[in-house]
Amino acid sequence: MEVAPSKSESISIPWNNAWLKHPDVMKWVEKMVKHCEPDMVHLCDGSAAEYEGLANYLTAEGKIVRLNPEKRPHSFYCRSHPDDVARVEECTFICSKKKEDAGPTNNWKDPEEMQNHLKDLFKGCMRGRTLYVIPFSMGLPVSAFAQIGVQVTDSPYVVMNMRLMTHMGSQALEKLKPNSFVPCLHSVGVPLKEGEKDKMWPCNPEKRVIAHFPEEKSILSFGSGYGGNALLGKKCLALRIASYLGKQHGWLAEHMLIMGLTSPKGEKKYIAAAFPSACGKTNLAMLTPNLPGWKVECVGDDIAWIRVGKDGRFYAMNPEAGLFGVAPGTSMKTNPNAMASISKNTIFTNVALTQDKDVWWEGMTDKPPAHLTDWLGKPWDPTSKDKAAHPNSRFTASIRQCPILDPAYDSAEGVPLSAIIFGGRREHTIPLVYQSFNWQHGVFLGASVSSETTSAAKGVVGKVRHDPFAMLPFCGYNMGDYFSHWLEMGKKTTPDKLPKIFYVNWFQKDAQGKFLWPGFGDNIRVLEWIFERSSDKGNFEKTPIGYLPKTLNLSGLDLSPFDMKALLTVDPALWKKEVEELEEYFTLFKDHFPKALKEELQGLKKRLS
Ligand code: SAT
Ligand code: MN
Repeated sequence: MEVAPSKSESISIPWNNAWLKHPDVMKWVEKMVKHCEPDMVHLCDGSAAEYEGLANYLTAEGKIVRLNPEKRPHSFYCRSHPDDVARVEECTFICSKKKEDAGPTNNWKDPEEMQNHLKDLFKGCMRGRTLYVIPFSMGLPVSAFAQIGVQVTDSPYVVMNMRLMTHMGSQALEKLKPNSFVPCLHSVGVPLKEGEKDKMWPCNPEKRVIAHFPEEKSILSFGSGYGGNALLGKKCLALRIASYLGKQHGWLAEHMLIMGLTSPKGEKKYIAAAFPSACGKTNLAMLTPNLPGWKVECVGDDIAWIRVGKDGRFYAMNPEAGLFGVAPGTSMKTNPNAMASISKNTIFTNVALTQDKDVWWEGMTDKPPAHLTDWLGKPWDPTSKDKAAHPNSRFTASIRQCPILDPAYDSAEGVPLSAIIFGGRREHTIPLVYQSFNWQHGVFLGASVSSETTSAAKGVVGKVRHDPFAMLPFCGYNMGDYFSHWLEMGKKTTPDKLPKIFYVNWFQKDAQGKFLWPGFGDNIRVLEWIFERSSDKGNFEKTPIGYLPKTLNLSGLDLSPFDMKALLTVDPALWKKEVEELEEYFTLFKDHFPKALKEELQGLKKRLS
């Protein structure tokens, strides 16, 4: 392709005092500038003025739309390329020196080979564009546990999103210690010819690569501008790289929400919960309880970093600063707190646009407003089968806008966990809720998570797949070793201090395909049982798979006893199949599969027979 002549030799990077303190970062950025050959370099400070400037630039280019300030103050609307709408797992790689260290669930490439491949791809890839340098912190910059990254990108849309999703700008740079930043290089992969007009959403789907180098703590992403592919602080740093760091240094990086739960008696506990993408983490994290007296507060909706505190308890912190939530299904009925969180200062991507420049998506209201423009930019026909909003359309907003943000979000150490929940989307077999017998059995529950696939990743939707700990796409090393690491974490303290482990399934269906459990605000009934059980109180019965509730608090809920029974049933025939299936799956991990979990599997088999 004929591209603009390189200007990078003559580019002077406008270094200022904040950057001059970091010669290691400067050296790396200079190298990236030379290699990617942008027309200009912008060093981000994370200020409101900078955000405004980028918004104005993208609006003038027609790449984003400023929404009606009376309906959605200071908010923007963006449509991606139809081939760049979700994470691309088949293009995501863990480039450890040894293949075995990436394990059987990750795509692996030799680091040198990948570096060479990417070197060619990135050569001159930013011609005709501006290269932005984003210093950001995952975790409050004041926290000793924060990880500071520097993302270089040629997407101003990414810069805007990073400002909402991370602690971005001068605050991160100030805390950066020598030789400790995580270099994150990102390009949409579309260099421009001299004078060539840019596409609305430049991307390069054929050449997409999201590569992680855990041993050298670096990330390279090419060809996509969407979500976790491009906002490199999120899945790439805070999960894939961080999980590897956690394994090395004795902590955990998890795909978990964190919530505070206060009982009618005023007792407060914190709970973390892992579910695969687009299975309702944001809704659970901000739940509006349907039982009087209960209060939920949100610490995080997607990622938790967990460490053992000085008192021996497990402490979880949310490394993110924002919400990148699935729009469809979010409404005043299902999640009023999320609706409030995105009432202003929000970026919407791939939802539908109303005539008066506001946003809409399936499930927001019972009746769609007239004259919508769909996520592809076409007038939407409400009688057609096509969705107005893409199923993986998203909102990006600062978590500070969540009306029930827990005050401990600002705690540098995080919050002490009383319970950890695993869950998936399963039509049958898995009951509404059950508790593990102990930590080791709880780790087995985490390892056995499986869930129907969703549109958060490219590929078939609705197919049951194993997704251990909801970390299948996000574990930066061998998943078998990750299981062992969880077992080891349980030995770091005394059993009484460990969070209790539970498994939930909100998604069971009846024979007609209707959901048995109402979910959303009624999930508090399950949380109440978990709250009690985490102090060894509450009713329970022992079953082959774990402790199940005998009853839940169903006051005010119209649910047939027949459906309730179905929700809390352990069907031995279905479970035998489940165990067979699991046994087969676990062989994948060969000798990396921990003996303790083999014992758990055998124990379960025996209890079921
Ligand atoms: O990875 S994304 O951040 O795009 C969304 C998700 O899968 O959780
Ligand atoms: Mn997620």
